[in-house]
Amino acid sequence: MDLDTFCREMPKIELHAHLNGSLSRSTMVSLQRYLADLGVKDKTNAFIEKFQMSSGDSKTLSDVFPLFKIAQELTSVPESLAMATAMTMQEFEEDGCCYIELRSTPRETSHMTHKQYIETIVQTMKNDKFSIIPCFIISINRSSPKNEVEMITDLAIEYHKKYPDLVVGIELSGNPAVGKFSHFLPALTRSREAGLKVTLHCGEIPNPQEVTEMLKFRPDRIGHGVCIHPNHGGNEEIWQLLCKSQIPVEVCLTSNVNTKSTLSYGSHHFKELYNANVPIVICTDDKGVFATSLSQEYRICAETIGIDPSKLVRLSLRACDYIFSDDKKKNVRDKILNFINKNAL
Ligand code: 6MZ
Repeated sequence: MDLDTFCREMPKIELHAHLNGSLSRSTMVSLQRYLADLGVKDKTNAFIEKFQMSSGDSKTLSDVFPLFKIAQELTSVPESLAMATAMTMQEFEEDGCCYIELRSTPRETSHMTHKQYIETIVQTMKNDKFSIIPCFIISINRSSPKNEVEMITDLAIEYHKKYPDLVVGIELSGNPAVGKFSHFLPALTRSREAGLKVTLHCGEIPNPQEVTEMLKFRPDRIGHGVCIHPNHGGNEEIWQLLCKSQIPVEVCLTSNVNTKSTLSYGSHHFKELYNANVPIVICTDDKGVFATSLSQEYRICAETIGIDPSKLVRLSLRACDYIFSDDKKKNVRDKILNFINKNAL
């Protein structure tokens, strides 16, 4: 089996994918047509071309945040949000992903409330036409005002109580140059006490003080962790804190390269994490914006970092330990073990 086929056929787990950053071009075009038929005006027509961000352009991390508004405009009515969720899950399924924790930030639009936003995603995920197992992580944006953060937290807790196996976590994301982690501590603490798992975008830009506060909070996972190792804008103290904590890191190779948070795949902090035995999960982040897929991220890991197929599949297997839904772990692990046995890996 060639590497491409191997990476596609290997059962994989996606733990860090933002819905509106994951929309493929074909999904965006379908949504646009759907909205046009509904008679909903959207201004994205001229902008879909600008949705992607590659390593070869001059854009950096701060340029990515305005791009999400293009996709968000297309998911501003419940029907198109449901379509976007279903089409994105379908694309992950076709790429060999057997379990996904899709995340999204509830928004109020002129067509729906925050609650309807959550309800729409939940009802779409409950539809059993998928073989991929979906879970939902509710996102909080670092730019949101306190009252919105508290309201989204209340909804996350309410929906976790109602659908404990589906609404499994809460996360903090958005432009890391905006807002302070300490402002979100009460909401995140409340969520954790109510049984939600917590993951935080951590160290996407150099900020050792915030990384320290985040790691001391002991989230269940962190996203990115770019600027923690001393070679990547962190320092020995926070690096040791991460190593000792054994908090799993959701690694997003192409996202970090395309936003220029990392110079190249070869110099990505994956190597330091892997060599220090810090738990790692390979993820896509925003497969639409960065024109990638989960199988492509595994292939890149093999080709540029030198992880061979038998180690790649063990990375996927190990990721089972870090999923937020306890009850789905066994099912997902069995799928990966079957693949290992079938291919004598
Ligand atoms: C931080 C990011 C992100 O929630 O509307 N998001 N936050 N760092 C990143 N690295 C590139 N990529 C995406 O999806 C889009 C939202 O996800 C967060 C941002 O808050 C963005 O607005 P949803 O589905």
